[in-house]
Amino acid sequence: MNESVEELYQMVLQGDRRAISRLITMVEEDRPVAREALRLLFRRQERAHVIGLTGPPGSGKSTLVARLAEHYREAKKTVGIICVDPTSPFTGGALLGDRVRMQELFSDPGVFIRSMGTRGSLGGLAVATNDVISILDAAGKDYIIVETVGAGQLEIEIAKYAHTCVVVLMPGGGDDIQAIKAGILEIGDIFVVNKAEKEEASRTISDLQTMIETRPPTTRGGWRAPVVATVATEGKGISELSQGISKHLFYLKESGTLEEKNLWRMKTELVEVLNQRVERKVGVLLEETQAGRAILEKLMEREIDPHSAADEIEKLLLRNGGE
Ligand SMILES: Nc1nc2c(ncn2[C@@H]2O[C@H](COP(=O)(O)OP(=O)(O)O)[C@@H](O)[C@H]2O)c(=O)[nH]1
Ligand SMILES: [Mg+2]
Repeated sequence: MNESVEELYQMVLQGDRRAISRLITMVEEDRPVAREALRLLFRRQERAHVIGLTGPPGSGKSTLVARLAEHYREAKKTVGIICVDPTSPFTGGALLGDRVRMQELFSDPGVFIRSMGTRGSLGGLAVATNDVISILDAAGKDYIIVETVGAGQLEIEIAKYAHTCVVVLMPGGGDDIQAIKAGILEIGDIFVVNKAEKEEASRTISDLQTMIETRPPTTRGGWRAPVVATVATEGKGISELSQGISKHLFYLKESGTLEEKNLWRMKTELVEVLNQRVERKVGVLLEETQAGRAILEKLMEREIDPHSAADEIEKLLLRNGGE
């Protein structure tokens, strides 16, 4: 380390890809320097439009991300891409669908691509993802696209990061729209039926439309989530998708819900950071201190129940100032 935080920060602001990459690695390794840089970066106003893409594996998310990024590049916009895969401990481009196209994007200085996998907890991944969004935003990216591998809870979590959440589905025989978790229907601001060249697509689209119309009203207010048909491999429907995404941001601004949404995003980010800290501290307390081990023993002996044990732990944490 022979550069100062200030230097690193300045380089990130200029969009220097190596500096961005280095800072993200520091964030993942949870280094104190990263904290300092993030503190500097965070004073800036958020500028980027953060777009989340989620949906079942194989539905074509990565292919769509590549196409969408190309579309934005043609409009001279810069793009950050984050692939979040909790099932993969590897980083790099390994999870990206269309390798050849992705290669082109990788070598484009207006695009920054990063894959993230869990090294620790899912909560840790959420925190790191938010930090990477802040970094790419400060680096001046106009759009930040977050692809989440459709794996359980995380596909729902994506709504917390994004201004606009795109749910990607594909046509399948008969009743599989019904099988889609209610949660994922709930979070979609825009729905994509990809692989729309397939025969069953029109059925999937109309089923989806019916389900969207009957979903309960939420914070989305007056926004009607559109269903966009795409064939990502052929680039069909990409401009419709990008129009939908812009319209949604416009809606958020016009209706005054953007601020509400940002408050909610900020709050959930804060809670995630706090959760991660508490989890660590509790871990240390239980595993490395006499008092913690004593509580565990009493719990095992059933002298106390988990709620009372938690009361004791809470007291200990507060007394020690959490240290
Ligand atoms: N037939 C067809 N295949 C597609 C389409 N879009 C993507 N694919 C293919 O579907 C597979 C999964 O795509 P990928 O983007 O990796 O999906 P992801 O797992 O959701 O990220 C790949 O082989 C793609 O080439 C499409 O519109 N039509
Ligand atoms: Mg993918």
